[in-house]
Amino acid sequence: MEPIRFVDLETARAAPGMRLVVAANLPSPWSEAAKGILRMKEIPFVAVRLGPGDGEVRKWTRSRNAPAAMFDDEPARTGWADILELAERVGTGRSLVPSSPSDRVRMFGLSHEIMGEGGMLWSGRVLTVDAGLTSGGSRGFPEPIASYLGARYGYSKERLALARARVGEGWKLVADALGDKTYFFGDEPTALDVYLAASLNVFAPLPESVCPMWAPVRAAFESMRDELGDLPTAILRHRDRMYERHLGLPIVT
Ligand SMILES: N[C@@H](CCC(=O)N[C@@H](CS)C(=O)NCC(=O)O)C(=O)O
Repeated sequence: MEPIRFVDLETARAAPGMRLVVAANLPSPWSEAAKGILRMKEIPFVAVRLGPGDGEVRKWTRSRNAPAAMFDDEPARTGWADILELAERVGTGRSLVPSSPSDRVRMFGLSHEIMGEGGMLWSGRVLTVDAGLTSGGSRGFPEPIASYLGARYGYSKERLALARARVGEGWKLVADALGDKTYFFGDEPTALDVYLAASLNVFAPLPESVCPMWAPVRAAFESMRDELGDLPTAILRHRDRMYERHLGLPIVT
């Protein structure tokens, strides 16, 4: 698989076509899913890494976070579903959205359970923030990261019970929908397969040898493994299959 070309902001601004801003230093599921979708849709692109202090990149995308897909002079697409629709329109690879209307509705619904605001990843982040703020640093995000993410992504004590329920319900929904199938819908992967594989970067991180990440972030994810998911082996096998066949390894490629 061709490695992604990471460039600086000025090079990206000057480039035509697709440019993707992705999170630096951590295998953010939203950024990794966007990389996978652009690749599977065979869209040539360059990528820019976004760190906490990269104000100029944020001015360009007019977004506070990553990912942001910038196509020609169109407005930035920053939500997972908008990035998918853009990729479907401009890419040449086979469609990542089922053609059957009922499958399509199911795919977007399940994807929202994983990727959407209030979904499994958002809820997992709320719980990982709480663990960091209440455990004196032994679990969850280190306190400064927990405070930063908590303020940005809707942390409050009142949301903990709902967050816990959403993660638990989410695993049941995706495990039932996947069963022991190769992909969720038919013989080829859809965007939902990409989202599930990318979400495991948080819930069950790949080993450091293939997914090197900033140590405090790895420690945070690892410390939450038992609390956030006792993942069926079918889901872990599905992730391995997606990386073997369709996706580049997180962060580096
Ligand atoms: N906008 C995305 C969600 C993106 C998101 O949550 N990004 C986080 C991933 S950790 C991020 O970039 N955080 C770093 C920051 O807020 O500075 C979507 O709805 O698809």
